[in-house]
Amino acid sequence: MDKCIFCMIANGEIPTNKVYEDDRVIAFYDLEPQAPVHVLIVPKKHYESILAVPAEESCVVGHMFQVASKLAHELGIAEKGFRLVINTGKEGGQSVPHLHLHMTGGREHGWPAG
Ligand code: DGP
Repeated sequence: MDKCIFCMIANGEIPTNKVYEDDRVIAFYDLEPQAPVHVLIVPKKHYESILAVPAEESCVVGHMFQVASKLAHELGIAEKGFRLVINTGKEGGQSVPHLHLHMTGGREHGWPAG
């Protein structure tokens, strides 16, 4: 998709602070971190949100969570705990219309989320 910021990051048009990449996903530090560790796990294929992922492609979502788990260990937040969030749509607080999984850690998280 043209002009999608996360597509541009995924295909290398825009440099980013990458922590992981494979053929299906890229993970990089959030530009506006909400916690000491704040990583975005992003599918390379453009899906506007979780709602746009067809059932036959849903394994990519599981892969995003698997990558988050691996990174939680590598980034040192697995033991104390962390949060995984997929904001979806306007009321869900989604600002970038390309599916992404937030992983935040390194501080206490309240509940309910804001
Ligand atoms: P959301 O509000 O759930 O759509 O989250 C989008 C996040 O993406 C937000 O926390 C800020 C981050 N973000 C937006 N543009 C960029 C960018 O160009 N680079 C990086 N690293 N993060 C970005």
